[in-house]
Amino acid sequence: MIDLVTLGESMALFTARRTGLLRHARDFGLGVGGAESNLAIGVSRMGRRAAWIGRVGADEFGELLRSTLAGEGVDVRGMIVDPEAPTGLMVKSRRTAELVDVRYYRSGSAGSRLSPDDLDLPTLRSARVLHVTGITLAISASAAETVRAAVAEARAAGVTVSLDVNYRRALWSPAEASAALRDVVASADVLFATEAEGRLLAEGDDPVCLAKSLSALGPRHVLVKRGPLGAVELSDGVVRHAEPYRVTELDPVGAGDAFAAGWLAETLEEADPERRLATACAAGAFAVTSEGDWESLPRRQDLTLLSPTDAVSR
Ligand code: KDG
Repeated sequence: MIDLVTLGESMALFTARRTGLLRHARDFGLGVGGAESNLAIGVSRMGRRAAWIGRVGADEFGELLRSTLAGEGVDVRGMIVDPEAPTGLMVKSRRTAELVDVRYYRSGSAGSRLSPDDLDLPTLRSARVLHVTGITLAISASAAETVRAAVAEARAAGVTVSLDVNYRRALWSPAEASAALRDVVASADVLFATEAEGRLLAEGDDPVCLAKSLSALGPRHVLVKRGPLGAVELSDGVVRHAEPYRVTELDPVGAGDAFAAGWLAETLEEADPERRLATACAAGAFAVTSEGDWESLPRRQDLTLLSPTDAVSR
């Protein structure tokens, strides 16, 4: 029985081993990345069954994706091998120790050819949560159509719909994102957004006002992620503030996916709202403490390694 279904594009990821301009990098690590597959890994590590639907090319990178996700316990029966297009690529480097740069080589990729026929409807209808992101809305018209079809199916079947805005500047403009996201937000039960992402959709000078304006668009649960300042949740009219964690950040990529995975895994466990939010924050904090888009996502026992600080008082 699958608890959570997600869909999107995952890519092979080359990470420069040396800080500085890419032209001087010389050595790269090879791995994979993709917001939705990162989330599926996070949910799986937290003890729940997650399935990922997406297309990969008939190439070694596609095989790398399959073995990585399967190795993390993610259900990949919905992975489609597309003989007509290659697996997309990402290149990650550091311009300085603090500045991470991600380049995409994904237009025309297998992942962007995702189409509504690729959806495994019986699995989707029997899951408890469908998780989608703005990235899939941005990569192609057919991928966007797939997100909309999945959301409509999930709603009709009473499956909770979760949406992470995940705005990626390299893929579209704020105006395009805001127009495309609006109706999906209206159909979502859960919305994850950073403050900047939230402001693509609604107004609000502070995180609580922003969460209220976002909630007025439809979602019952709104999570405003604030990085090192913690997070604000508005659920059923109740505002909650999450304790931040003081950690040393080695790689910020994947923190949002970890946060959403923590929150959704606790929802699947029917944890109380305080615990749900605390776990999300701890998972997001833990994810930045080592390198990799998904490698650093925590298992439950990892969360005991962190302790909340009172560095920020409220
Ligand atoms: O959230 C992390 C993802 O952004 C990363 O793993 C790759 O999906 C990705 C993207 O499009 O940026």
